Amino acid sequence: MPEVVIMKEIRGRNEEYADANREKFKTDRVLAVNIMGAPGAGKTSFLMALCKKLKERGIRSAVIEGDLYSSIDTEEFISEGFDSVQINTEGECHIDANVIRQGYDSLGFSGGVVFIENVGNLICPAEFDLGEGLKVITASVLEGDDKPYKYVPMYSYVDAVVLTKCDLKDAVGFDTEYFTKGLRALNDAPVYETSVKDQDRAEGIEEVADLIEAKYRAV
Ligand SMILES: Nc1nc2c(ncn2[C@@H]2O[C@H](COP(=O)(O)OP(=O)(O)OP(=O)(O)O)[C@@H](O)[C@H]2O)c(=O)[nH]1
Ligand SMILES: [Mg+2]
Repeated sequence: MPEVVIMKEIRGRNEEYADANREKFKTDRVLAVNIMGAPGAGKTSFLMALCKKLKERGIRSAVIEGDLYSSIDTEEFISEGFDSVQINTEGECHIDANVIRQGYDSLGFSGGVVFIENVGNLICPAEFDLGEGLKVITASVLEGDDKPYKYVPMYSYVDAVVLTKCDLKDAVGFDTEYFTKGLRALNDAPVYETSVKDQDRAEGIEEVADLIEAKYRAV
């Protein structure tokens, strides 16, 4: 069984904890990347492909998994040889900076990229600074092209947008232009189109890896 940290103290002092995390990540030469998105958006599948790509480039990664109760995603990363720790929020809809620190310390990691798979939710995670260096939303084309118009705080908050399940774009009539127009009203974050239907032939991951590598080298 993977290590599981239960989130208890969630209110107050989040900013203090986030600032302390930022300092710690800097000292450890770690780029922390907060991956947010709706339930089932494809966060884990995308992250797996990205971690494998970074490994090919000689960059180490580890994953802090946030979930309400289960440790399914953590077990998947561990089975693929990546360090991973589970945070169970016990029903809470986001992760906070304090519990990220507990999870991070238990990894014993330095010199690489730590991904945080946030709880599947398009609202609450945008209210909690974790001390991360990069905020990413995975937006599945199945959710519809109008989401930046509706989930304004989240789409304003992120540094990069990863469109997932693009192999299903035509099937669901996803209009990229309309989506991007909504996003541009809020944010100039780059948009990456990806598909990891076949993990061995993942599409669009190279470009995201370029972004992560550049950010990591600058830490
Ligand atoms: N067609 C297609 N299916 C995908 C793709 N990426 C993920 N999926 C499928 O979408 C479902 C959800 O994927 P996950 O990676 O578990 O999504 P998640 O956001 O991590 O889900 P939670 O952690 O439960 O919120 C799974 O059945 C995946 O196989 C993709 O690029 N194309
Ligand atoms: Mg997942």
